[in-house]
Amino acid sequence: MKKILLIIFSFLVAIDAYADQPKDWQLGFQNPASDGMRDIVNFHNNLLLPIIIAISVFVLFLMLYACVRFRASANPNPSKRTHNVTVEILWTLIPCLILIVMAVPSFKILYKQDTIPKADLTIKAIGYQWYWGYEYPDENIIFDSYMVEEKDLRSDQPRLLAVDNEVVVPVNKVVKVLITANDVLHAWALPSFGVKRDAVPGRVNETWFKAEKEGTYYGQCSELCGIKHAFMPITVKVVSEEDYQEWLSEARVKFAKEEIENKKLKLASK
Ligand SMILES: [Cu+2]
Repeated sequence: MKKILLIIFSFLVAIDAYADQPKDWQLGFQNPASDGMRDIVNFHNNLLLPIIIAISVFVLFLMLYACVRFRASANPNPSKRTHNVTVEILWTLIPCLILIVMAVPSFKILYKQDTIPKADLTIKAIGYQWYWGYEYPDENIIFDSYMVEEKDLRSDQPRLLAVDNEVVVPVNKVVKVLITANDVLHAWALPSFGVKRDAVPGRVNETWFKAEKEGTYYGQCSELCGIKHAFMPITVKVVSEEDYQEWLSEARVKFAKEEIENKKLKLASK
């Protein structure tokens, strides 16, 4: 028994550590890993869902009641009434009030997401047909990020979501993301961080997130961009500050931007 419990427990812990990616038979959102996503999930679960369920139940009740109460056998002489001012005012006002009740917290969340706090680091995501390119402008790092083909997947990599070069960011730091595209519209989306922004050629959009848990997070291009739209996933690895510094020192060499520019300069001067 203990063993079974242990297996179940370790399974649950493992899932938690792998936060986050879509799961089979999943209902609802992925686990939030940022304040912004927690707001969205709370708004949806604690306000929108109860209102939606209450409306559905109420309408269903009205329909059943009308079917039974006013059926032909029980109500042989139907009323000829066509207007009822009180009812008409009520069924206009109540939906308005419901919309206002939903709009206020909704706008609060939108504005909170819109104001970018002072960023600890900035990354730039560039959408290409069909992969993502990334830059760390302050570190002179540039690299491309391609999906790992199914035949090359490691056992810990999810199909259609894992990439060869992940974006690495430190935990509990404000990450500003500049988003643009090189050819057509794409969208950079990471459900666990509550982040989704269009990548538009010739224009830079920005967003931000602050990841609260270490782990690997998966997202996908969310703007229909062509034949391989489904095959340009986004992987962000959230690591401790030390691990991030270590990755940076390797990446500065491996993905150095200046090298490329220098080569070009040399070619140009020849
Ligand atoms: Cu795309």
